[in-house]
Amino acid sequence: MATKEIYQAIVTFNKAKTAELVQAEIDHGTDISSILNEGLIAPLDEVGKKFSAGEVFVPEMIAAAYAMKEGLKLLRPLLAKAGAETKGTVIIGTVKGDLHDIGKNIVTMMLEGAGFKVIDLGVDVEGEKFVLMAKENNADIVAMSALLTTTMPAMESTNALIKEECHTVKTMVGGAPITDAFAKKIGADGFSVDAPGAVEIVRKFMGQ
Ligand code: B1M
Repeated sequence: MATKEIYQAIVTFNKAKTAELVQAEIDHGTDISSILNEGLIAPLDEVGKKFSAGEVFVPEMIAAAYAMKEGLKLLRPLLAKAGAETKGTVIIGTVKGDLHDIGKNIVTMMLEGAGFKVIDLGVDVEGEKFVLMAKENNADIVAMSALLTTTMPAMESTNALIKEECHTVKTMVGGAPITDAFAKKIGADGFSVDAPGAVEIVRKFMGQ
């Protein structure tokens, strides 16, 4: 019920209210994944649909994302609290040309929460940077996110570069326009539609 109020706070771009309501739900003991999925992720889907329909514009998308991030900040320590033991190293980033980072940040938090060491390269990441960081950190997995259909080719070329340069590294991909068929087509080792699925794939890659 109260996650609906968080939803409302985000679609009305109210950062302070979002933080207040998320904290109240945490204090109340509400399941963290309900707060995340129903309270924080669902409203951004609505804003995205309105953007597609020409009912809202980029400033509104930014304002909704900022409100959502206020809530996410409060959930971060709870999602990451189990992360003391390192079970493998993951390099993660949003591919070249793409500035969307909210989904990638959730994947990062959940992987950290599952005990993996995660090195987050941020957004608009060149293929060469993924390769360099994977080599420098002796990474087990490189995880790439893309939210734009126009940046899917960058994901494909980055995956090819990693496969060429880092023979033992597994790759995985995700983000709204990415499908299992696309992942297979570009030769990525794994794909997930969401953050919990990404954790399952990383666990599988690490034999856990
Ligand atoms: Co952008 N944007 N945006 N945007 N934006 C979308 C993606 C869009 C679908 C909106 C729409 O038209 N309906 C559309 C893309 C259309 C397309 O490509 N076909 C779009 C567009 C067009 C644009 C611009 C081009 C707009 C413009 O300037 N004209 C521009 C591009 C900028 C750029 O990147 N170069 C742009 C800009 C922005 C903002 C900066 C305003 C802002 C981003 C803020 C930020 O990220 N810091 C923004 C936002 C907020 C959105 C929407 C509304 C929300 C995205 C989001 O954060 N969703 C989005 C519409 C939508 O998706 N509903 C839209 C919530 C997030 C939790 O979900 O990222 O999908 P998501 O992550 C999920 C899964 O996908 C998965 O797990 C996550 C959680 O479960 N996942 C992975 C993600 N990465 C993964 C990696 C994995 C595994 C799973 O393994 C490695």
